[in-house]
Order: sequence, then C-alpha cells, then structure tokens
Amino acid sequence: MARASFLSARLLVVASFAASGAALATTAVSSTVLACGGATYSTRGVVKSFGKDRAYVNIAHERIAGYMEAMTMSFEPKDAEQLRSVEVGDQLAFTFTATDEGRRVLQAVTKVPTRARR
Ligand SMILES: [Cu+2]
Repeated sequence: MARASFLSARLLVVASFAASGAALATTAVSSTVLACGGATYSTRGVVKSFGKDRAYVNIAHERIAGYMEAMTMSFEPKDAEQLRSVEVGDQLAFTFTATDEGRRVLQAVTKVPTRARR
C-alpha cells in the first residue's frame, strides 16, 4: 500500500511537470522565468523605442563593464509592469540578466530624473 502511493505520487509529479512544460511552450517569449546561470549587469541608458506590445524595449545603454561597449539594443521585461510608465526618451538605471540563450531580461528598472544627471 505504501509503495503504491509512492508510485502514484511520482506519477503525479511527472504529469504536472509535463503540463507545465506544455504551458511554457505556448506562452509568449516574455515569461517570468528567471535565467539559469546567467550573469547580471547594471547600467544606464536612454529608451529609444518599444517592440510590439512592449514585448521588448530598445535602450541606448552606456558601456557595461565586462560585457560590452555602449550601443543600442533590446531588453525584454521580466513582467509587463516594469515598462508600464516608461516612455521613449526616458533615462533609466537598470539591472538585467544575460541568459545562456542570448536573451537579456530586465530585473530592475528605475527612471533617472533628467535634472539629477547634470
Ligand atoms: Cu549592447
């Protein structure tokens, strides 16, 4: 009896894992999944444009020590709320994770008041 319930518990775990895997495959790219083994960096930049439905944001970022020189590139939000009040031209201080698959996922986003940058 004990062995039977152990086996069914295992089956339940396998079944729910398969179900969550299927759900992941059908959801949009902007997931809330955190990167595994990705490096995290902090920098500043100016918002240049947004992707469709704000699935990503193009930011002209400053030089990122140990990662890359200043350039404009895209970052995807960890969740939609992060970009809700962000507009083109805003100065941002932000932290992101560079995932093993080459995605750059925003972890923390803060608007930098323009007056404070003089
Ligand atoms: Cu870049």
